[in-house]
Amino acid sequence: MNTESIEAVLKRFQLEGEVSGYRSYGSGHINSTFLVNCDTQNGRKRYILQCMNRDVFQNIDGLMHNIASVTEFLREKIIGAHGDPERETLTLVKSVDDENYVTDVEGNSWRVYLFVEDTISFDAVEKPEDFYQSGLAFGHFQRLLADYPAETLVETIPDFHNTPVRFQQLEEAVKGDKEGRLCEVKPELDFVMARKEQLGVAVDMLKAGKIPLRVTHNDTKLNNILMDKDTRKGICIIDLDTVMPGLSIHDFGDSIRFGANTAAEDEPDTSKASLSLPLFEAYVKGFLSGCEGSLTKEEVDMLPMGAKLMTMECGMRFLADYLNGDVYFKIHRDRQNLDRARTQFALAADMEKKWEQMCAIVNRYR
Ligand code: ADP
Ligand code: GN1
Ligand code: MG
Repeated sequence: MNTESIEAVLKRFQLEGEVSGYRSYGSGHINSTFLVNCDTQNGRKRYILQCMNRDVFQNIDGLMHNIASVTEFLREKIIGAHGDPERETLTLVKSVDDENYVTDVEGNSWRVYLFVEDTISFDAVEKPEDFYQSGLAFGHFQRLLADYPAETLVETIPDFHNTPVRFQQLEEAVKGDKEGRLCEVKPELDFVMARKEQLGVAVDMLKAGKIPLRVTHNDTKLNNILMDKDTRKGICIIDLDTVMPGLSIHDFGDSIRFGANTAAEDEPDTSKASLSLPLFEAYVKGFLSGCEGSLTKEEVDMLPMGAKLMTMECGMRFLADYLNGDVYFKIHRDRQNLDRARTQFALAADMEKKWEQMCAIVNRYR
């Protein structure tokens, strides 16, 4: 992606005013994100430009169809509730050909969103209240999409949260050992193998009709929510690439594995990784309140397991990517994916120690 190609791409969108600059933005692991500044007659206007990762997303047209329809659906609901749709959901900016995205000469696909002003997104929780607000917003997001026609959504990444399939993908990475890194990861593989039987519990419950399939976000990391910079309330849920039919406990769990870990996701010193029970509690309280009683008894029972499964699954994905040569998640240094995998397994181990307390917290807020 050179300067010339980015500038050529920007010319293909219906932006207000003249582009005065742009820079790389955010800390996502998948897409390439840029903040774009425009000078207009009324002052400054900002946009988010994203190059979608075409290795990760094989069906960009389907993906953009999902985002356009989900944001339109949310927009109507927000207007109905007298909210501000340009602040409370993402707004796609059309191309000059009136399309939702453009493809450049190299085959990369790009989209533009309005930049949601006066918000912040966190890579780590600063205060339990912020995490409570994030749980509230993700629970509310799920509520808003409860009557979205799930059958119209394209499965952007098949088996995204099918944990046993993620285990198989790890096994394939082990067999392939493309970079000769297998010798470094024995303790991590032993950890996974010892828990192999548990990995299918949520998908088995779904198959048996014991928990429902819902429209879920599937990537509920703390930095996928924009909070108001003054009130610090959750304003806008972003990163909608993986909104698909899924499990509520996975949305819950993914937030916990990222936000309630006492260490950063890629912390090299795994002794720093553990589950913060106060943060777990703050999120449980927020999420259950945002869901407004819509979760079934079985789903609530399974929240701690959702947290553990998402932590194990993400650890397996990071580990498989390390063995495959870091081809999926962006890395900024050597062994970053291995460190990410290790923090996940350290966190899962700590959850096992705190299991009864996790269950007691969930019972307190159900
Ligand atoms: P990725 O899939 O790579 O994680 P995201 O869609 O999450 O990409 O975007 C990366 C970061 O860019 C987010 O964490 C957020 O900080 C910022 N961002 C994305 N969209 C917007 C927006 N519309 N307004 C303001 N900030 C945004
Ligand atoms: C990716 O896009 P981002 O950075 O919000 C990944 C998630 C992982 C997460 C781990 C489409 O999320 O599934 O949980 O990294 N997204 C995709 O940090 O694979
Ligand atoms: Mg993101």
